[in-house]
Amino acid sequence: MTITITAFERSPDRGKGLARDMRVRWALEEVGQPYDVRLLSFKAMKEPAHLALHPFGQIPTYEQSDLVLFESGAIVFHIAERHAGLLPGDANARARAITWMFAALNTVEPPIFERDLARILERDKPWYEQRLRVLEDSIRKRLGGLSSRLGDADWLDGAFSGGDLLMVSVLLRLKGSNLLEEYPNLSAYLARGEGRPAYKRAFDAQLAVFTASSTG
Ligand code: GTB
Repeated sequence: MTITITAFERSPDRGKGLARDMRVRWALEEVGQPYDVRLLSFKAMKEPAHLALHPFGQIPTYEQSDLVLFESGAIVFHIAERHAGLLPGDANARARAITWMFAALNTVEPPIFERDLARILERDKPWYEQRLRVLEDSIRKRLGGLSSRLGDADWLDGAFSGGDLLMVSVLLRLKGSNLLEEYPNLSAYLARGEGRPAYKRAFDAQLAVFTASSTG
């Protein structure tokens, strides 16, 4: 049964891997599942056909047969449950990997995302510098905890898992920032994630959308 996901027709990041279809593409590549992509304009994302799939009119979505999913975390979790490669077989190790998936999305991603949003939307506001400091302090707290736990291990809990896939996806937004460079083991962790062949295939596929739309 063909898997179809949705993605931006023109990603504002020009295919740098930040739009959230990237984590879904990466998960599908890790487990070796082929997929189709339906590209959407910002207008089409808010039209009834897409709103029937995604209540908030966003990407990514996932369709396979009569199953429709939205929320990148839920989609990655679904892929990890249905196919070998992203969750360990041992029940406790599996529960810990799932815990890292939630930690990435619920604890680490929010301040990182808020900082990006503030940098785009609040730069000219009188409170901007103060808000940025608050957000960066809260990111540092999260990175500090993550860095201590990772130590000199390759991955968060034994073998690479869906927890690492989502954590690396979240850290990508800090790539090249001073914040991440304060934690050399996290910079190396990010590079390790980006170095995975499945990541590269997903990244190239997402970038190809931008390259094709900017030359066509
Ligand atoms: N919680 C949802 C999930 O994880 O699936 C959030 C989905 C979401 O935010 N989707 C964004 C979207 O559809 C795209 S990924 N936005 C359009 C809208 O809401 O109308 C967020 C994103 C967008 C752009 C960049 N970028 O260009 O750098 C990075 C990330």
